[in-house]
Amino acid sequence: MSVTSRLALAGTTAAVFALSGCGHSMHGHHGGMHGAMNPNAQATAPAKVTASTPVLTSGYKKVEAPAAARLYFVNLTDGATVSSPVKVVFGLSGMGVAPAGVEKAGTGHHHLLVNVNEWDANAPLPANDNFRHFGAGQTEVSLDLKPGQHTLQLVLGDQNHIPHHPVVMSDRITITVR
Ligand SMILES: [Cu+2]
Repeated sequence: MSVTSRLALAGTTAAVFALSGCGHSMHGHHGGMHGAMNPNAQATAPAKVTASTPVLTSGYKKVEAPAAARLYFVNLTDGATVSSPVKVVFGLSGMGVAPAGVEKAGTGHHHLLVNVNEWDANAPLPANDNFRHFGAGQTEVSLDLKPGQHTLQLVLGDQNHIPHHPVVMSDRITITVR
């Protein structure tokens, strides 16, 4: 056996010991807390969002949303622990889903904000890894996320990816990917 592989083996053994040791102490301190939610977790702070104006500085009149419209996560709650890929199902009531580019009253398309702390409700939503558009009218996604904590928030956008007035958005939630 080479020195390298012996070292690698020793490293593996140490890691296993560390894990099992950790597991035992976890049982001692947190017995019975193996559910999806940690009851001691703090609710996720809302993202910082600019107050919606009915008309943008460019003169663009925002699409109006009914006051009763509601956007929510169907299958995830704040504090949930999940495995990647993470299935995220978008829930919308009081409005309908239409693809981007389609102008139809009372509709919009979904945007999923991943790890976004601050965004502008009076501009088109950016398109990148943190601001994901579902312009084909999709109502769910399977997300590849690294282990650790991530925040998620849904925002409805009009045919031009601009949030409605008033803004139709979900609560921001934190999930832990194991
Ligand atoms: Cu969009």
